Amino acid sequence: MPRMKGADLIADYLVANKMPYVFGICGHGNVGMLDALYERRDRIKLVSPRHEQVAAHMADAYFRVRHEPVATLTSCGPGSCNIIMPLQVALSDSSAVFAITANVPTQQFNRSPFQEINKHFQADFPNIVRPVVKRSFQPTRVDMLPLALRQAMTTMLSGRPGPVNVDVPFNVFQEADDVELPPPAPRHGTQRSGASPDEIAACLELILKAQRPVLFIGHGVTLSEASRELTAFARRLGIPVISSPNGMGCYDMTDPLSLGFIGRNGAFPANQAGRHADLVIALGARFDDRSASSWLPGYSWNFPSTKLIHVDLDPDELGRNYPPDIGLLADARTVLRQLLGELERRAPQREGALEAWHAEIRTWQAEWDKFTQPNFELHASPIRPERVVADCQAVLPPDAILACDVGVNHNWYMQFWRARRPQTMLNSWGFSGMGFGAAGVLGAKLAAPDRPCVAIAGDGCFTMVPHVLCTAVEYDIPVVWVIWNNFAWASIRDIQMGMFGGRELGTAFYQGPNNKPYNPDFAAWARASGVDALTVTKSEDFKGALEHAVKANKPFLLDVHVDAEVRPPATGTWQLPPTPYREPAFGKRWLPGDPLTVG
Ligand SMILES: Cc1ncc(C[n+]2csc(CCOP(=O)(O)OP(=O)(O)O)c2C)c(N)n1
Ligand SMILES: [Mg+2]
Repeated sequence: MPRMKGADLIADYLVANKMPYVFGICGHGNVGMLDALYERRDRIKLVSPRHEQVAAHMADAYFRVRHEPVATLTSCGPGSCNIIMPLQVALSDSSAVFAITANVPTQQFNRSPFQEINKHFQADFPNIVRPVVKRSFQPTRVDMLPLALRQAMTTMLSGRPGPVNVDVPFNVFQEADDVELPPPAPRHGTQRSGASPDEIAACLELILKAQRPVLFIGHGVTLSEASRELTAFARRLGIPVISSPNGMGCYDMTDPLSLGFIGRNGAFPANQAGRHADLVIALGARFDDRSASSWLPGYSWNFPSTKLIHVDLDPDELGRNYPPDIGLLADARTVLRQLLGELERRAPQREGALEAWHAEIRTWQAEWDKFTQPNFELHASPIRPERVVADCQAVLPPDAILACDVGVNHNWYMQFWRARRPQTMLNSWGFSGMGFGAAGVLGAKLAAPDRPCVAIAGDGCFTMVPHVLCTAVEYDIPVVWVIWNNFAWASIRDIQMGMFGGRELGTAFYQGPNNKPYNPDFAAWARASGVDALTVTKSEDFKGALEHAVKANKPFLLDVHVDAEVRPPATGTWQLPPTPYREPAFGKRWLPGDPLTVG
């Protein structure tokens, strides 16, 4: 067995698992690891942003684009505490991050050395990180590293992907032992579970009997890379598709069978189809509150009177919110392939089978288009939100990647963006961590260097991580930031407006005694950092500015002034108990037995 330093073993294992990057920030705790990375700098590159939060968002976004993980590296104490939020972002959205954290030397455990977290237990970072990772490992000797590394890598990628932590005391990087490099972990997507033939037959019975079926696709479809099978299945049977945010693009959203997103800020046809459906086939989707109108019947869904087939590989998600009629603990792509195989065998005649359902859906789509489309044509200053979405759609090619941040700007993209390819629309959906888009776009671009990568970030989100500008310049990462500048934490301000009668406090940015709206001059800020930038206040100018920024092929910021007073129309609802929920602005709750309603 070769005698190796712990840090060398870790670095070799990252290389053996084909990780081209480590996103990390130095500290005295991890200098041993940095030295091992120096040794291998021709095979694995350290990218060092200015905040640990950014490092973890970058790794998360990198995985979402490529389905190949990379590592983060942070030091002991505060540096590693800075990655808690982005790790939960990754955990909530099933994204893999291999988070290596440093700790104090084992020789000094419990003596309260510099930066030890030890109020209740020695070197206690694993207790801090525990709720936000699939598993945390703390090998305290070099000979414990091979097992910990292999288990961590395997856990991260097996089943539902998620972040893991390997917490390494300072001396374990530096000390040497006789150790063997463990075998690399199976790559993402190589181990898949399926359903039994009986289960597939039972599903197909339900599906072929249904008069008003819909597919509801989530991140599980993206993660299982099932776009081709999903498209074939939906088209073969003519089943309309509702997309959850992280499922967007698996089914081309410009296709007539695509109904868009569902929930409060969903598209009207999706909510209509969801609440009128007699069968929902949910694939890798989890019916969270925002895509289920807070589970209030009749707004987005009507379970249990609607039948439910629920496919997920995480048993915790099967039936968490709605008990399924058929629950399949299985991989989405495998199940779709099985269903397609069974369909081929049975070759059912489907000509016109769902014609009445399609006709209803077309009416809803027409109503929705009539209501929304005129606003996409309007020019204004500040700019109407619809125009920003429409011009992004017009300028960006189908393979461009959008890294969305959090806020009302995101709601607009949820409602109107039409993703055409899988893994092109990155959202912090489950945890909504501000900074995900502005920072994640850097990781996305490293994952897809030949494709345009654009962050849509609110003024509030961007000011949480403005130092991303430095990282783009330092590492020459040509991304575009579109700052959706409405001079407010507008999504939260809108809640204050709606719930507390306009008593606005702490939700908008002001300066001076007359409460003049305030924000930094984002374009000047960018230029000061070495990033090209433009300020756009008129809608006529946005499209050209975006074209220019994308073509420039260097880091570029567009400060786009958007009207905060135009709000996305609610087509479902969202409730924060005990506050009463609001009726949709467009469309109505519908319960089984109610007469059919339109518009
Ligand atoms: C780290 C973090 N802090 C606070 C919040 C709560 N929050 C959600 S949206 C939002 C405001 C976002 O403001 P901005 O980026 O300007 O987007 P807008 O809603 O104005 O479009 C806040 C504070 C959060 N989700 N994440
Ligand atoms: Mg804002």
